[in-house]
Amino acid sequence: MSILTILEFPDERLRKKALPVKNVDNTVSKLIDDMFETMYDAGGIGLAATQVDAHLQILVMDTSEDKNDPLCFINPEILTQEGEFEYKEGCLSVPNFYEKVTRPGQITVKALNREGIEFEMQANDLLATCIQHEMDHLDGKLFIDHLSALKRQRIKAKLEKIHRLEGK
Ligand code: QAP
Ligand code: CO
Repeated sequence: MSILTILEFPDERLRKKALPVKNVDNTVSKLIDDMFETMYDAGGIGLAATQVDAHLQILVMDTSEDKNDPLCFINPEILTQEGEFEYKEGCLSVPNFYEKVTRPGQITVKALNREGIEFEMQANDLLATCIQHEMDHLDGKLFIDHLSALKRQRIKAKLEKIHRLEGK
């Protein structure tokens, strides 16, 4: 397995739209393993393939306390959404910035698992937020797109300065 490089805002590659996975083959399986390793190594609870510059509809996440409940969603679709949940979100692609975002609080989602078998699940609160945050990545969207243009611009300027200082 390998740890992959996580793209950081304002990298334009985070704006690409991911394509559906046609076959859950060995290449996809290897990418999923590497995404889990990359997410756990970075201390994240969710990661979309877009963030590691792989533009396929794949998400990995683990919102459990003990980091022992890995979930993988391939070609995810939201079937129903209800209610509201507010959470101070962060993102491995927007390091060290956290802002409140309100999203639907109960969803049902359909996807393929890593064996390529279709499943449906209901999710609430943090898990529902994580699925929606990660699905936004597959559409080229970031949680900061839910904020005001002024807040987003401030975050962009700060991250650009950090990238300059780090020579990125
Ligand atoms: C997305 O976010 C998410 O800035 C996953 O220094 C966030 O894993 C879904 C992270 C909130 C639902 C609720 C961010 C780690 C991790 C950082 C993450 C950082 C270290 C973010
Ligand atoms: Co994110």
